[in-house]
Amino acid sequence: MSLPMIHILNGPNLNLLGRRQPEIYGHETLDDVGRDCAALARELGVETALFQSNHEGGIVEMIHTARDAASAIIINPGAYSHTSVAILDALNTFDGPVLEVHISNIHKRESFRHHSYVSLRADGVIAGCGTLGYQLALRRVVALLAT
Ligand code: DHK
Repeated sequence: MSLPMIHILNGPNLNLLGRRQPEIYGHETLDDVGRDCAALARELGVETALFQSNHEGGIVEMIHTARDAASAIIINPGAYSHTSVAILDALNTFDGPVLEVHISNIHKRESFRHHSYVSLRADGVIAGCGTLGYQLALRRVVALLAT
């Protein structure tokens, strides 16, 4: 029997994780995040696949793919969190759990980062826990899938 698949979607500039403003986003790369989540997924009895796009439409299409391919979504939409009704609309077409992750504490930063459209759909939001936030989100979606 195949294991539940969880897609971890990442928005603009997160391809530069580890090299981009490390004082805010830390030193781990997106590959490190993918590896850490895959290792935790094995322990939890699920599978993960990690994707990244610098384009709003690319993220919308990743969500459309997840509709058929994933049981849950973990998403860090980057700056599109604060602007994108299109990403919110796409997430509203997805039936499973959605966890929103921000590496930094967006509420401690500029006021334009305080609002997230994605939070209107997210079943949970993790902010300010660094890249560990992806693993916390993974534990939460696995718990939600079990209920
Ligand atoms: C990542 C970004 O790229 C920013 O645009 C968001 C988010 C915050 C993060 O903390 O992971 O404002």
